[in-house]
Amino acid sequence: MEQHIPQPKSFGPLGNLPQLDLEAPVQSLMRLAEELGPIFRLELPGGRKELYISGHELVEDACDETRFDKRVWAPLQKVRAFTGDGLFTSATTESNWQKAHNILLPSFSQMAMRGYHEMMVDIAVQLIQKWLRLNPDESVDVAEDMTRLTLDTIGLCGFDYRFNSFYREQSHPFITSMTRALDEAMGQLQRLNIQQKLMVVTKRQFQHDIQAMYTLVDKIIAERKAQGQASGNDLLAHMLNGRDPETGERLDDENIRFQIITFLIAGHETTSGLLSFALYYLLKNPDKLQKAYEEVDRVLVDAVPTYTQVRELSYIRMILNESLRLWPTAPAFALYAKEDTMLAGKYSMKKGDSVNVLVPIVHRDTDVWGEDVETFRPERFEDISKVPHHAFKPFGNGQRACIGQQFAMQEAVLVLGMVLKHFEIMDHTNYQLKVKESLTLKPDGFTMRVQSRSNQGFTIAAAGDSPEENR
Ligand code: HEM
Ligand code: LEH
Repeated sequence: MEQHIPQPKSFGPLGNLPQLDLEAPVQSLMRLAEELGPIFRLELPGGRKELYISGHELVEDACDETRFDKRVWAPLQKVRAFTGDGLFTSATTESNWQKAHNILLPSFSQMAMRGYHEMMVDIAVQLIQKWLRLNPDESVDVAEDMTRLTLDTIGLCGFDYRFNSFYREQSHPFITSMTRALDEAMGQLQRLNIQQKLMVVTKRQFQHDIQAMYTLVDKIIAERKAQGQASGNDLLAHMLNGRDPETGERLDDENIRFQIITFLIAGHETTSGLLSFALYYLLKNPDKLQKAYEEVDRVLVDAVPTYTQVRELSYIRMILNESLRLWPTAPAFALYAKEDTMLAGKYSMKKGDSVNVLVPIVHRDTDVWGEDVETFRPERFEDISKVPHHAFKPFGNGQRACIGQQFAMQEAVLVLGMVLKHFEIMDHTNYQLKVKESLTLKPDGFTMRVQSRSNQGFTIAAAGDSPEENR
């Protein structure tokens, strides 16, 4: 029997836009899901009709890759203006998706993480040193410093490029352009066509920002080529030299440009949000913070962590997973039916019909997670066999899941571990969580104080000086 799908009252060409907080669309969708249940429909400007799902049964079924595939839905189509057919914004059916996936997969394996370790430490040390030099009455803007860190890390590991964000008061010009372009891409989703046509200045700025991003990235590619294709062992080298094992083909320069912009967005936006949420939850849960201190004091016994020690920080990893459960920083993804099908045996879908998965609500489904879903409890991830994986999707699904998952987790564990090893963290404002939305989610206006845990004043050796046995 076909089931009814709820939809709130709609308002002519605006559709359901009046029910949404345009500054925080995802949180509006979360509230609607709480009111309307695990599946609901919305009408959006431009005649878009969208289905949103958030119950574990529906999501598990839609994640069946034999019947569903990733849809490059409206938000991603907008981002595609500057990431083109890069991995994140290409359809699985586009030839460059499979090609780039095949070429880049080895660079993101757990094995490959060992190779990035020194570079990740280099940037993490910059963060620690900045915080060690603060005066006691100064606070840190957590999301800002985490963004400096994640951007510099992907720049260095990916392209041997130093954004040097810790040496800048303002964002790097590339980031100014990228942030403005992302905000504009998301803004376009909420405008009627006629409004969009009238926004001449905004459109010109958007084109200017896209051009600015291309210019920087093309310079990085050209400089590397001038040094000789074979040089380096980073993502860029793998993109320039790698061949698709299936076809023997290489990536072309335009596609490499799109991949670099994709990695810069992905690397800088989501991992920094994750680290910020994790610090927020630790401040609000002193017993979990205590357990985390005990782990870092036991495992991180050298001046800087080794790769193996990072892998041993299992409670820190659980903290990060639990943060991703409550606030998955990439909060939604979309799937389309490859053929006519029934979703979870209840809702008929025609070939090409699609659903959007509201990840924060899936992660709060009491049927699988238990009644205490709002409680921050990293212990849920203690026994990996007890995690309801089909209802835990912070990195998306199947072959279109995040290629940077290991990279993000390796970096986040390293950094959270180092921060806790060096600092007592303090909630000096009694911060009340407010979540800011762009493409991703971050705590808004979150500051904290840090105090060195060592009375002698730690000095950390620069990354390059670390003794051989530290590797
Ligand atoms: C895809 C989340 C970090 C690169 C995705 C998707 C999600 C996601 C949910 C699937 C999107 C969809 O289905 O439309 C996250 C989260 C991160 C993170 C939560 C950090 C906590 C990273 C990093 C990189 C990266 C650090 C690169 C260095 C990508 C790429 C894709 C992707 C290239 C597209 C993969 C493909 O379809 O082939 N990510 N991501 N992500 N992510 Fe991430
Ligand atoms: O839901 C959103 N927009 C609505 C419209 C709105 C008016 C209700 C819609 O249906 O279009 C905005 C949600 C955007 C979520 C996109 C999440 C993708 C995050 C990816 C982050 C970057 N990344 C890339 C790779 N790894 C991480």
